Amino acid sequence: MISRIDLRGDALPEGGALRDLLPRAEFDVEAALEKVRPICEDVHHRGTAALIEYAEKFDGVKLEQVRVPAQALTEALEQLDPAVRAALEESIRRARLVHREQRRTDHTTQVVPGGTVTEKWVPVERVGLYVPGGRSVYPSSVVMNVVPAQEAGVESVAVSSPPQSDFGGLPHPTILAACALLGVDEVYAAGGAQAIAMFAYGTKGPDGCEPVNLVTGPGNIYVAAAKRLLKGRIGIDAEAGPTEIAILADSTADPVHVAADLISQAEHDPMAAAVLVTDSEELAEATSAELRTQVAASKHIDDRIVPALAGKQSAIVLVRDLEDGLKVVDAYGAEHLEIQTADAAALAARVRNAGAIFVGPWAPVSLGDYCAGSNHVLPTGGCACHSSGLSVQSFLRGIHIVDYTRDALAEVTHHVVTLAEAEDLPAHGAALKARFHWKVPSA
Ligand code: HSO
Ligand code: ZN
Repeated sequence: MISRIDLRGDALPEGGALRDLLPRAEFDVEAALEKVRPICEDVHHRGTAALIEYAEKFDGVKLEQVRVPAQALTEALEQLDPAVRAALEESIRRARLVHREQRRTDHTTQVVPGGTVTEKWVPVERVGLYVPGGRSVYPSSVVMNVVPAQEAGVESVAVSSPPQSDFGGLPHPTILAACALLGVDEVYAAGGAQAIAMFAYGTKGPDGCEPVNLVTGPGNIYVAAAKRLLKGRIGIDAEAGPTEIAILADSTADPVHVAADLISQAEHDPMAAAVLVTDSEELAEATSAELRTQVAASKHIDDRIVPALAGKQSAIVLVRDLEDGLKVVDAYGAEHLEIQTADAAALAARVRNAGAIFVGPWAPVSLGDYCAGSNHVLPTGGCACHSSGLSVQSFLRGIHIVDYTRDALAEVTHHVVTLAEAEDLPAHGAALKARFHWKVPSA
């Protein structure tokens, strides 16, 4: 069911050549851009009326209003299964512990006597969080987006999630309950690209949405395309692609755990990627056998797990040794990387590219998805080589505050003038000279 890539022959190629040998899902956001452009423009010009039309067209729901009434949030929380509520509360508690520590303190550097630069960390004023509906109704993603925003000090958080025909046109009740639990009371029943446009442009009217500064949250290819289209007007976290798990394992790993963990992420999406990198032929064999047994006993077999595991984005990669294994997982840059080897912590410390690393047999990705305290919004598609997952930092901007005295400015003026002249920008130098009654040179 899962293909094999054997890299045990010649020496491993480096960089891009190695990356080309590794499996990866195609997620062509560019192709979706032209589909979402008219939708976004329509929402820009017609606001709520356009959102109501798209709800009917895409979600099969006739909406009277897009804003979710406060009472629906309260009721959703009241009706939430107590066990789910307790689990969400624990997830929130742990996430808060970790994210609170990510807060940054302002720092002032004295560059010269009388000359300082302070880096001041200021939260984004207003954030829109998109929460998918349909196949992936994840209240855990509400937690993972809202907690860092709140810990960063964001004052205004709005959530949007597609209206569901099964729930009278409201977003899914567990999403509403998670919002209520987190104290988010501004929720909209809008999905897809149109929700991102609503956040970016705002909508008017009694149940209108004020424009936001930053949009975060996962979504399908159309959501990713709308984020790409509107980036600049709004900030975005990332264009989330299909979920990925890579496992670097040796002969000490338990194939039952390895197979279960691969399936756990394959369960998300037919395009999800599950990659095992191992130096052990025995583990590769045993994992393949385990996959057959465990997949047969799983829930989402034909629509997600089998296509994900059998797709070209998933594979068992055989390497000569763990040193090569390390090179492979670094080249891959997985969203989630598990290390299941004899000395997992030491190996984990040497990984350069991964969204999050799960060390040893007792830290499966599913723990991180819900209750490790870590964030589960992580870079996909190899973006882990340049980006991090969602954190408090994602919601802050560092503003430099420059404060110089007359003497400190005078002391450096000749350098500024020299550099300005070297760049043929004499007015830059003149701005300093003017302060000291220097003669402005004629052009
Ligand atoms: N593994 C997903 C997040 C998730 N898992 C939500 C369960 N619910 C992407 O990191
Ligand atoms: Zn997951």
